[in-house]
Amino acid sequence: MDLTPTPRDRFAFGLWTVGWRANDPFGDPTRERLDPVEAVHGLADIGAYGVTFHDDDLVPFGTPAAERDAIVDRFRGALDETGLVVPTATTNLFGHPVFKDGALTAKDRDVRRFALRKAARNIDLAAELGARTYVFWGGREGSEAEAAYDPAAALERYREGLNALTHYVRERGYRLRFAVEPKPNEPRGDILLPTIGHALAFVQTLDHPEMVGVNPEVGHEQMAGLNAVHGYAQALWQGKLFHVDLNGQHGPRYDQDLVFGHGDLINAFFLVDLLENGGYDGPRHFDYKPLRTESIEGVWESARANMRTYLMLRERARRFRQDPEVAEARTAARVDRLSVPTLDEGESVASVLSEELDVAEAAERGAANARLQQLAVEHLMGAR
Ligand SMILES: [Mn+2]
Repeated sequence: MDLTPTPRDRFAFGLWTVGWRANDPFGDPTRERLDPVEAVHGLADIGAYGVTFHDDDLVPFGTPAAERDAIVDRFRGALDETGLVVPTATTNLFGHPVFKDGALTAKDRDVRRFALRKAARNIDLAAELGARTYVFWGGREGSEAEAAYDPAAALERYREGLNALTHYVRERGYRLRFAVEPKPNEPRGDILLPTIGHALAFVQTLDHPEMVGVNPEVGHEQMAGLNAVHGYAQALWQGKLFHVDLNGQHGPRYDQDLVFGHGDLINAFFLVDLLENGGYDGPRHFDYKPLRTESIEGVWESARANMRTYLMLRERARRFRQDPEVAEARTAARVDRLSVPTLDEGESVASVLSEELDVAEAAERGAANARLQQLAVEHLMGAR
């Protein structure tokens, strides 16, 4: 099995992934700052095709304008040299203490206006660099204190903020779509739009819902105890899977941001199968954190691990689908029968009123799901 990633695989990483200095709530950074230019070269060397960033990953918060231009020019130079693209960008609306009680949903109107300005400026840069997707993760849009929080008002302000920014993109003529990233908690005790489902429902309330989809993260759904594959599948079904964040997580606990597949491997297998065969055509974007224990060698080792694991799962999924025994088991499990509409053309509920079902017979039928699931596990483990 060839596990060498190429740009055709469209693997992308955030600057904040390999560049994470590994500070956590209990400990100081264990690694030095990684120069974004060095990160671009490193990512190109290991076979990635894209790099993504929050504004502050590239240009530290508060950098004077002249210095900013020099940083952006250097970064652009590295992109030109390596051929790496910027498919996606996003705004850091959570790191600076000014956003401690929200950004687009802060109670203070001047903070909200500052957040809009910060987002708009980086949208300009994203468009300039050719990005097609702009992500909104509202890490601080939430609360710990019910008494001091009005979720409906916060949603209204979130809606106002995203509407204003979609108008901005249209006025400027940028070819950008937005993707809202759900997360249940962390850093806030509770975050607005905690799951894919919440985000999908919210998107429908916007002025330009066609411009806004979701950017689900595997670990975030699993933090909420949910099946990530089902959530991604619903987003795809609704035409809203604009972007994906891939990583690993062990169930409901703090956000682990493990290497893709280093959490729930079976779920990762089915997620790759869904992305490869379900019509997703965006980048395979990894949002993970190299373990705090690692030196820079371990950082690059883990970056490679994300891609190797994806490629292995892609190959396993391909073999799973090609296995004649699997085809037979799928027939036995009547998987495709669910694609047959319940009513024929022109039929209504009236059409079934006079029908009869042998309930005892139907209740006795086995679903034959167990064998098919085990065949998947055997393919996943390389036993077939
Ligand atoms: Mn995460």
